[in-house]
Amino acid sequence: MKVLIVDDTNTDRLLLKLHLSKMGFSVIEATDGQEAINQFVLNAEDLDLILIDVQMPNVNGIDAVKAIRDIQKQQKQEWLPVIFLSASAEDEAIEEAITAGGDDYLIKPISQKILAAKMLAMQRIADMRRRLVESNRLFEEMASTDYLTDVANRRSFEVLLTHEMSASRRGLSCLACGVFDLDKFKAVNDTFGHDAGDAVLIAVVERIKHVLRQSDVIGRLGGEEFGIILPNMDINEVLVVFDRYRSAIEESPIVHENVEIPVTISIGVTVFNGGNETKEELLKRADEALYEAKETGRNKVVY
Ligand code: GH3
Ligand code: MG
Ligand code: MG
Ligand code: MG
Repeated sequence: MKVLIVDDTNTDRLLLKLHLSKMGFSVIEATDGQEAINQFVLNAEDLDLILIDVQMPNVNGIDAVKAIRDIQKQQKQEWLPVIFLSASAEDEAIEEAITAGGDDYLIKPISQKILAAKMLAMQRIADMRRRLVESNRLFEEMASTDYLTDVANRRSFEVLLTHEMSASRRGLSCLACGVFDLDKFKAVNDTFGHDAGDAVLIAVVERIKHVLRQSDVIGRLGGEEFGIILPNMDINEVLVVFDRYRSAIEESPIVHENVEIPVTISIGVTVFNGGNETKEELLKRADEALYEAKETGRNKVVY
């Protein structure tokens, strides 16, 4: 468990650090409210608990925690437990601290027994929080990834396309988009079986991924149809690049369980016009080019 200790009084902070280190916690420190906010931002990913003094110069503990809660809310982060530390045992002081976003309150001088007990409770919250963060991450990943081929699914492909279109509008760079579809894929399933068909889809994606650049995007639009986004393209290179993908598939058959399966793809390509053009219009144009590629013989790129 990683704990941030915030206290302007050196002896208080060092003593607390000593106790917590002995209990096996990893500790980072801050000496005022502003530093606490900075440390929180830097360590938000793996911080489990904040112990923060109320009375501090400049930004006090109450204001720092209010600011931290605001940041968490804006960034949709999971709740991070906070314990306030103060010499005041007044009802109003405790009420103010909890209202500001504290989960608990320790009165100075801090009893080692109470500290140990509260750390046990905080450990339970930290464990729960980590499980929540992890399952949210898994859920996000599952909701955006195609199960078979492990690339972006249609939903996240469209999100990425929207994002790249905005970037292209701002930077006025050329954005190319291609839609490809396996040729006569029904025959692959019929001849070699559905499992072999699945293996072909996986292998085709692997080959394309191998020739993509870091910033390029591939997504499964459905069935045996995939989309490719190429940001920052040289407009004169578009056809050459997409033809490289086409030929990477044609080049050699896909081998599944020692059986050679010849595969080709047809690609419809278009370039973002900029301005108010929508992603639907862009994809429709690529689809029309793909249709033409199919109509005019397959295993080709149409721009
Ligand atoms: P064309 O060259 O015109 O594209 O012909 P095609 O046979 O590829 O086109 P068609 O749309 O007739 O067939 C697509 C086939 O893709 C039918 C469907 O069973 C198969 N398919 C779609 N998704 C999957 C999948 O996830 N796994 C497997 N094995 N087959 C799939
Ligand atoms: Mg103080
Ligand atoms: Mg097909
Ligand atoms: Mg199809």
